[in-house]
Amino acid sequence: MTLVESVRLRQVLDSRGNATVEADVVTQSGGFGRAAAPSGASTGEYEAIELEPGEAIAAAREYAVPRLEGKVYVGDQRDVDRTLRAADGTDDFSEIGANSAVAISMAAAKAAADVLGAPLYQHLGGAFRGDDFPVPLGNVIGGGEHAADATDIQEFLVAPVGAPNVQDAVFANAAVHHEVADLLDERGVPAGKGDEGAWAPSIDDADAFDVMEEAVAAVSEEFGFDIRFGLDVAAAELYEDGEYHYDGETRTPEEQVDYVADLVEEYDLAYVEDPLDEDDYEGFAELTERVGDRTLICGDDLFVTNTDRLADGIDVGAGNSILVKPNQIGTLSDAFDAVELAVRNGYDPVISHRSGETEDTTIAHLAVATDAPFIKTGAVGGERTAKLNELVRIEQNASRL
Ligand code: 2PG
Ligand code: MG
Repeated sequence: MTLVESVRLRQVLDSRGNATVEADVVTQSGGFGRAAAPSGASTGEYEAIELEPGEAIAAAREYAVPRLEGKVYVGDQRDVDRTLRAADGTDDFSEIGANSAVAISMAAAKAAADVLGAPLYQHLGGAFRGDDFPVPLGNVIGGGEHAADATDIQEFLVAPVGAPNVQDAVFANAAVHHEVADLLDERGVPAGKGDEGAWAPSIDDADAFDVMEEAVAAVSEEFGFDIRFGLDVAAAELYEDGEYHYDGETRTPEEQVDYVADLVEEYDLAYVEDPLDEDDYEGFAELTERVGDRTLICGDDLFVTNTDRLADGIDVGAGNSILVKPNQIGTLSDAFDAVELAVRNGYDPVISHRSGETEDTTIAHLAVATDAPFIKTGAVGGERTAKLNELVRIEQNASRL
């Protein structure tokens, strides 16, 4: 495997029209990899630090690039990522920015795959992957921090759990997205789209549950397999002064646990992300105790792809699933460590996009390489379909269809 020859960094647009960091890594043998950092809107308090892109690039050029060029083998991803950490010197990448770090980390992995002439998922671990492909969770109705004047719950997600393959699952999610539009139209509700392409109607959460139930049932019937749905409550965004603030009502932490447990029962939810505040390990544990046998209770802002926070959660039984976002922690190696710790402890990893995205498809490969049971990457919109279509291609490539 060859040494890093050069690392180039630039600002490109993300899906919200904001600047983000893109990295090109070229190896001495001519291998090439390019990757861009995504960006969150409902970011967890404990995430690695995203710097203003210009600052992140300047700092990475000064501290990280000289340690990589001509010195590190691209095939040794751990060494690439250790070098990024050493160059930064903090726990949260506040010196070079998690946006620079993750772009370089992912670009290096792609350069290494290019040198090998292998698809990224194979380089990252595909040789030992199982037969199952990740089920895509598709955001079709949303509000919270992703759209103004829409639902309190941030994301209503289609979960096509019975789909026989990725391609059918991806098309089923898009069909539910269409069906939701029709149902809103029938109700005379106009709807634009939020940051992830989900419909962002000005309806309350109860109406959104009705629409989801109906849309999922119709598409399940049409496609002939089981489709359920789930939520990203993003509850940290609703939590203030000890209570959860919904449009027109508040819930205490105990009431929030009851509320979510009831929703799981009533709608047979397949997945619930961040049902409680990002510091409420006990609330997560109680909810998991109550409904964790029939649904995934996933920690996003709770765990922030951080093995220390996940270990704390495992100790008390908080959740049974972790959302994995490489930019929350800063490198691919750290993201892999989170997946490994999760799987060893019976937690399902869900590989995830951010609300601000680019055409980058790394997470599709990461989900396949780690054998993750789920990937959350939207349902429609170019930056979302980039990942979904890549999954379809990987499935065909890996299955020789
Ligand atoms: C989330 C994500 C992605 P953001 O909360 O899970 O859907 O949103 O990137 O804004 O944190
Ligand atoms: Mg979330």
